[in-house]
Amino acid sequence: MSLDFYYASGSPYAWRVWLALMHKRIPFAWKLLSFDAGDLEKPGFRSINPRQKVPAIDDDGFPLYESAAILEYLEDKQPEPRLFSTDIKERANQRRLIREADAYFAEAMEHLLDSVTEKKPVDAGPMREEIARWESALAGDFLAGALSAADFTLYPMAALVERVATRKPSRPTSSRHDSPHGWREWRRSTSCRKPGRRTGNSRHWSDTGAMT
Ligand SMILES: N[C@@H](CCC(=O)N[C@@H](CS)C(=O)NCC(=O)O)C(=O)O
Repeated sequence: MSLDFYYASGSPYAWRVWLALMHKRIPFAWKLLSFDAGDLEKPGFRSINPRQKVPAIDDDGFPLYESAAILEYLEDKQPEPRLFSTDIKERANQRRLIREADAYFAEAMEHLLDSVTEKKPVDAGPMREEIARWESALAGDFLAGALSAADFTLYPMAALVERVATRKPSRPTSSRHDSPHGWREWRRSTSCRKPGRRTGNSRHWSDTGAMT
């Protein structure tokens, strides 16, 4: 019985799956793909994910792609430790946050990354607005209840934006440093609970949130 985890360095969606696998302590085999080498277009991987994107898993012959769906599968496969709350309202909020992150935060992030990659002028406005929205919704240490799939969804995206921001002059970062449960505090809380820190297994993603 083995679970293969297909990923490429720098993918926040793959990072989400990695965090979930480590949280649940599910043994897996790393399958590193290279965008530059065209690994995602090769027939072997296309049979795992016809959309040719990472992440994907192959759980003992069962291939699955789309990071959000993978996290739900992992939760069903091995319920403890939990990725989603047992309380239905809290779980509904966690699912809502995941959809919001995938729809809105990701859109602003990808727009920002495209501008940087294509060396176009960066309009940091949508990203700033999105960060402000998440900041104002933060009321505790984590996004909704205990550390959950919602934190594992937003954290890699936020870390990627922060990384771009520290390299670029027009920084779409948080303006709120004073709140006890502000954006930076949440980043720190989630980062401290990142399994890579505990296990030292920080392959391709460093503990500081920077990706190699
Ligand atoms: N909705 C997908 C997004 C996956 C995705 O966009 N992956 C990117 C890397 S961050 C990718 O593989 N891109 C390859 C390509 O588009 O050619 C998920 O959540 O798994």
